[in-house]
Amino acid sequence: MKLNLLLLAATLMVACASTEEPKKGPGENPENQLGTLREAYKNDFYIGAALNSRQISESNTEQAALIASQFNSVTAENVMKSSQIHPSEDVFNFDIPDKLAALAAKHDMAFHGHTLVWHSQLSSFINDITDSTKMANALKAHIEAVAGRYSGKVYSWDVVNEAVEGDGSLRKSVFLNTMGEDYLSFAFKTAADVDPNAFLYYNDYSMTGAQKRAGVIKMVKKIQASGAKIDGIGMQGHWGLEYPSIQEIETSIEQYAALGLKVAITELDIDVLPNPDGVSGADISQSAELKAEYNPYVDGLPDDIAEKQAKRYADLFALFLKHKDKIDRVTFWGVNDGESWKNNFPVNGRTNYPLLFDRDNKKKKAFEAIMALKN
Ligand code: 9MR
Repeated sequence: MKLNLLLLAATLMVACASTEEPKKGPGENPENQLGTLREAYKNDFYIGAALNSRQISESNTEQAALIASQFNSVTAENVMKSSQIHPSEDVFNFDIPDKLAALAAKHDMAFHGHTLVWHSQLSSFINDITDSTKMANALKAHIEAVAGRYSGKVYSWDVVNEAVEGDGSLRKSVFLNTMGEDYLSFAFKTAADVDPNAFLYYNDYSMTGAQKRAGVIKMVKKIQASGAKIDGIGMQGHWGLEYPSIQEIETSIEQYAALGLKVAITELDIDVLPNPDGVSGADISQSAELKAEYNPYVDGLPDDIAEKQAKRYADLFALFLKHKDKIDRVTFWGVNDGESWKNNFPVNGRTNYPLLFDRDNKKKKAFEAIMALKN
């Protein structure tokens, strides 16, 4: 009897709830009155975000709902880097990456893998290799294990990350030092063998500088000439309010696309803080001392700077839309300002505001400006 009453009460509650609150599509939810990025840009390019471990675990339900509604591509900010996913020869940490694969599938998102071959955050057992054959075997084993596990789940991979210096020369990484430049085509060929359907990217920062661009183009042509499959160029967008110019970005998109490749704007964030000693890009070996003059907005982002940032984002997205035939994906390097790596680079412990959502996950003027381009 008691049970019947409980069931009746439960049924009535569900019925009331459903009459009071008709099912809403994402666009009708008051929280989404402006619409969502993934919906607004669905015919243009993927809109992605890099997620940290907490976000991958969906522990903050409100933020998890925001991520699911706004983005249709995800990247692991850190957990798929060599030193984290494969810290020693026989040890793999697949738990959180597996969760990300499941999250991407659940929310119908393109899962982008970051990254297979990178000199930084590299496991020490690979970093210590001094012999060419051993390095080739280690790279092959790593790519087979990691790309193999996510084959069919990953949409695209950053196969090689940050292999070119600002002057266009190849970075003297442990890979170059052991295998010579063949390591590049070897990595792409191995990735294509392991996951023939994945879209394969070269990804780097400061990709708009003329010398670096020329070096990247030369390197890609050699990879192509070797017969290896390379599908795209990722231009990390660790940019500022004033740099690089729209013209430099446009020329770069055009020149990379002229290689017959798609372009992705990866790792997008717009730094609003003063730039110590002209640091740009994302070379994490650079750092500067924390001084008050470098950290002017500890109490909040002033309106005029928020507007400047919104205009900058609007200018960038207008350019991306102009070149949408060449652009596959635009990925933000994080979700909200509070969790961005830019609070600690190139100066540790600052209060930066580089993304579209504030420290409470609320939409900023920059979000509105990007959405306004589609309304
Ligand atoms: O955002 C990432 C930060 O949390 C890490 O501490 C750092 C070192 O692994 O890497 C950051 O992400 C980098 C990305 O993987 C490659 N391009 C530059 C990014 C910013 O440093």
